[in-house]
Amino acid sequence: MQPQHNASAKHGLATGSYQPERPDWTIDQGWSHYTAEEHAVWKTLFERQRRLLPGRACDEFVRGMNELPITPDRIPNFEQLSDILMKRTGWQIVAVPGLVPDDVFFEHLANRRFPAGQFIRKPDELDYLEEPDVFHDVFGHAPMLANPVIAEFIEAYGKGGLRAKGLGVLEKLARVYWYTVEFGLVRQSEGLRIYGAGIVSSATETRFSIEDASPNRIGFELERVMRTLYRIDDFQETYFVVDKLDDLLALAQIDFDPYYQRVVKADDYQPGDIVPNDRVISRGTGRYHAQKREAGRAA
Ligand code: HBI
Ligand code: FE
Repeated sequence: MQPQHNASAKHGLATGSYQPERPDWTIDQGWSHYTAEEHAVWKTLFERQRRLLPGRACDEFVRGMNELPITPDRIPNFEQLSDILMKRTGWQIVAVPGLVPDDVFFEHLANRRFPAGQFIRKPDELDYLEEPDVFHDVFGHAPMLANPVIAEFIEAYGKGGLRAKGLGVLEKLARVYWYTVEFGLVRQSEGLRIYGAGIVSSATETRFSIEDASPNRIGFELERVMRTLYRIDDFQETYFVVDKLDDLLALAQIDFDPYYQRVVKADDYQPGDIVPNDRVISRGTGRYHAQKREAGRAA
């Protein structure tokens, strides 16, 4: 499972009565206050992913990881990380307590600041958490932020997010982020590879997304994705595949308005649907989610 990114999270700071100290919701990372146990959780997660990612994560992810001060032994220090990222792509990592309100989130992204959860999950919740923590945000997102294409794309998402919210079409845009930045796959010379942070920070979904026969894998198409509901509490039923990361650059530049206009009038697709004109790379058996639904009925 993966951290969900929906501001309606049960413990969502963004929705509760929590009053941020600063208007932009940032906090000090307080790096020296992490305990040995917290660093150990990071190490467990890091090493698990390090074994799984060769042959599954895309080349750009591996390159970003190698270029950044992200190591197994300790939770990264955001200032050190930002110094290097800033030189590569102009991005910084800033600490936040958890999910932040949409407009705060977008304002950071539009200015190339990535808000990262300051906390780390507990040893008994290695595979599931409700809000993005430092492992998801830093291990999952930072390496891709070292890539100029993703750097550009996420900034554009921040700018587009503010606008989409005003137009009342934020959920459509959020699906694009979800199926790319969080759960995207890319075709590379030796096969499908992961670039989505939600996958690359999850041991179980890393395998599921690439190897399992259950999910659909479909060529990315903007309007199709804008219409597609997604799951926040379990593996995806469908992964969308870009032919190359550079394809996202065009997406960062085009005007979404004509798409919004069409999509608001169209029906949504269910997460597992395959629809006419889909470029199907692999048609999933749907077995994983069917079994879950079955178990749900029996219970
Ligand atoms: N806050 N810290 C944090 N991280 C997110 O990924 C995030 C958020 N607030 C809102 C949000 N994501 C999404 O709901 C938007 O992308 C729509
Ligand atoms: Fe994320």
